[in-house]
Amino acid sequence: MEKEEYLDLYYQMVLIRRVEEAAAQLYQQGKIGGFLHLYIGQEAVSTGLISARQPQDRVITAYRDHGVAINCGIPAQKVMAELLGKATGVSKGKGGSMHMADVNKNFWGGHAIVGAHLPLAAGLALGDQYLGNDAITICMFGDGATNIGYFHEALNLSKVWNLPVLWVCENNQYGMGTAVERASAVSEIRQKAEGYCIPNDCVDGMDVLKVRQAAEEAIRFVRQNNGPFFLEIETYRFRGHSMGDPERYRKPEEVKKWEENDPIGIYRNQIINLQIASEEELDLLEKKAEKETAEAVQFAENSPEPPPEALFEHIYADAQ
Ligand SMILES: Cc1ncc(C[n+]2csc(CCOP(=O)(O)OP(=O)(O)O)c2C)c(N)n1
Ligand SMILES: [Mg+2]
Repeated sequence: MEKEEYLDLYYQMVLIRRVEEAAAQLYQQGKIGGFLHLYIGQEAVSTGLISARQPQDRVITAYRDHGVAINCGIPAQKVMAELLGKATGVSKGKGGSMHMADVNKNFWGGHAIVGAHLPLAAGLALGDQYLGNDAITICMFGDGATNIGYFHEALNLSKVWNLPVLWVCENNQYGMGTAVERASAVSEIRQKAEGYCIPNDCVDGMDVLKVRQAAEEAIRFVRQNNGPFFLEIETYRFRGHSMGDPERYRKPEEVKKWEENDPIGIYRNQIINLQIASEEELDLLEKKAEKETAEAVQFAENSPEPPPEALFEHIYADAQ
């Protein structure tokens, strides 16, 4: 990787963190309605993963989607405006936190029903296979989603039809307040892929470079018409499941232990130790991310609400 690429990964992770910290404040001020699931702690997962995709590759995820949207190239101001339900938001203010999407960036959402986007991912991959496109679909989901019927249907068909899809399980150790061991008969989630003869790997999700390398290999495998691949990425969410979670299901010491492995801190040390950039250069990037976040908040707050007529627009896709 060139120096610029290393720094871009750092910038994206810091920007996601700052945008979400600002979103948490806006939520507490009552400016964001509905649910708000923060990605704080998991930034290295989507940053490493999506940095390895080609522009033709599709990305689809669940409701913890703000960081994924930013990694897919959606400007922070459009993400923030969507959170505030404004007409300038990436989904025109009608999706909110869980439904960011922009097909021009090959980002297919943002889905609220646990596991329900996995069959959609299989469908996207089937479309590319049918048309002979050189594209793969990257489908991200949580550990909890692997206990849902959709997961098993989608994995099964993806193998039967040899679909170009990369299944990515973000194992953040919990589905809402339920620890993986309490909900899943298989604690090593990648083993579930074995049941469908899908090759798989597991990678440390607090290390963006490891994620990127595993993603590059997995994407190459899928693109070479080898069929689906399954990547389990071990991570942790530092905040509650969504805003207002009293977090009675885990001990503060456990959270603290993971916070000491902050993916941004780890990567900062790597960059300095590898002599890719200096502390000062990284501090400048932090300042830039703070500025971009403040501008995004201002843009969102000053943007108009969608007009009532917008309720009837963008319900069906345009015929092509
Ligand atoms: C079909 C369905 N059942 C239940 C819910 C309620 N629910 C929302 S998030 C969630 C936990 C999912 O956990 P996981 O897949 O691990 O994702 P994470 O929140 O950890 O990112 C549940 C049960 C839902 N949205 N959809
Ligand atoms: Mg989870």
